[in-house]
Amino acid sequence: MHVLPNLPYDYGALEPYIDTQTMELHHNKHHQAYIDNLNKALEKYPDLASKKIENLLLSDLPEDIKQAVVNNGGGHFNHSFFWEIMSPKPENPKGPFLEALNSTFGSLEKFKDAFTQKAMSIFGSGWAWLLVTPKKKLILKRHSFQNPPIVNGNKPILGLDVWEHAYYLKYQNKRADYIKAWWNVVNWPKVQKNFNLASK
Ligand code: MN3
Repeated sequence: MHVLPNLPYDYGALEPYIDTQTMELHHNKHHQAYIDNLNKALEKYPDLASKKIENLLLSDLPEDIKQAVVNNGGGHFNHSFFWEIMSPKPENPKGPFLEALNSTFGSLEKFKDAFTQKAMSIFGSGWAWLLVTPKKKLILKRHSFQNPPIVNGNKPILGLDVWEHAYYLKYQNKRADYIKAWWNVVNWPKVQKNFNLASK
């Protein structure tokens, strides 16, 4: 049984960048719905149901539940990851991670621009990701819907939900404003940890 993870902060903690109501609905309704639908899809498959979400998503899945697991298991994985890479007390990136950003993208600002462009270029619902490839390269990728980033051996470092449910209440159709505000709540120490683990 998959269960909704607690947020590492209060629903209102990311104000004014991400509003309380959006956080509450996003966590308590949207994320919960992915989990409920995932558990339902796995009812007939106890062996799969007992797997950790990462292992489940990388498993060979039966045809009859494949899409449901990608959609809802992906949704569960992506949102669990997303809550952790935000924080009301942001600090700037530093150390080997900052060096890797600099050498790959030119500077932190250029990285933010490139990531923002990637997120802006998603047509409809999806996610923008910063990933470390099996060859230990930092790359940017778009994924449609809830397709999880952990395919082809890639490891997620930073991800942004650009489904409208992530921002519509406060920002309406202005995705660019949401992304600009979101940079203020990125949990760089956590992102750095993700990078250090993935680069080993
Ligand atoms: Mn979402």
